[in-house]
Amino acid sequence: MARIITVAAAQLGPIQRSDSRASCVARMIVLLQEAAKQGCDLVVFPELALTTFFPRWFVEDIHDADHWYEKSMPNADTQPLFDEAKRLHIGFSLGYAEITEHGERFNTQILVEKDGRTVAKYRKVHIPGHEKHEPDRPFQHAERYYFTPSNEGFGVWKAFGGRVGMMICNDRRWPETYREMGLQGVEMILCGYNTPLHYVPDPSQDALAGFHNALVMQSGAYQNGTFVVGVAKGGIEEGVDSLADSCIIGPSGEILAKTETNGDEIAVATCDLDWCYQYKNTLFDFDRYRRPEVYQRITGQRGAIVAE
Ligand code: CDT
Repeated sequence: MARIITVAAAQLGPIQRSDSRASCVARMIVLLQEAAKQGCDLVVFPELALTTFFPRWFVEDIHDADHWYEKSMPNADTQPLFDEAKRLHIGFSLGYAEITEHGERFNTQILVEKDGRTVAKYRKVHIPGHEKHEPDRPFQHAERYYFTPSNEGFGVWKAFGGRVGMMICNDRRWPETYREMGLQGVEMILCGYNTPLHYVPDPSQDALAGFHNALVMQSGAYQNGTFVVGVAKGGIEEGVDSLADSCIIGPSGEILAKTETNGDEIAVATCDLDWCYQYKNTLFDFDRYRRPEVYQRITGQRGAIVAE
């Protein structure tokens, strides 16, 4: 029997500092309802979808930032999203800042099934940016101050009739991310992102932001025979312009659907998961062609040891 997931990349436009979680949830419910009208099974929201991208500001005392994090999920603010999704019998994936009971801070994404059960949680592995205040920047990207990199790695979960994985924003730039999930037979990877169009350490990359976004996700999809759903929080948020370009990519590496604006919008694609096997069983038949015995550097060292 065909295994079909109709998925929506539910892009959000900017969320300003003063916007309440309730207002973000209300916007997400509108997108959820539109996706339901289009017959979607699954709706994917961006990274940090409940707040503005707060790592763009630095606070001396990290406890002054506690209000950006969720202590539990669902909670009073997000319960309406969970309720409406269950009523519509539609699943979703949501990114948010998490603080645990032990005070650990993670950049987190969850997967909620059509019956309302939270079936998976992923915590961001690759944390970009800087740890300390850099006052000369036009804006901070202090994710490494606000979030602990997760050591839990990349899971793949049986959900929505297939094998689903998650990654968050900067994770999508690293081939290891996809391959870790590819080696667990992933068929659809869900990814939320916030990508400022101005890359402060090297502005020559600014004009390439959209190209690099598509490049990494399309190659990750193709090289692992998987769908990839990339979902932005785009537009000008607190004066910082961010990439939109949310898209759904097939295991061929082709873009199947893409948003057209940098605001709240869904892009929808109907995905036949069995398509993955045209790639997983041929060019990318891992068991037949991979050579892990000569890949030892990949897990044995972090930085390059430059050949002399
Ligand atoms: N949110 C996130 O991970 N953004 C990064 C920006 C890199 S610039 C520090 C990204 O890779 O898109």
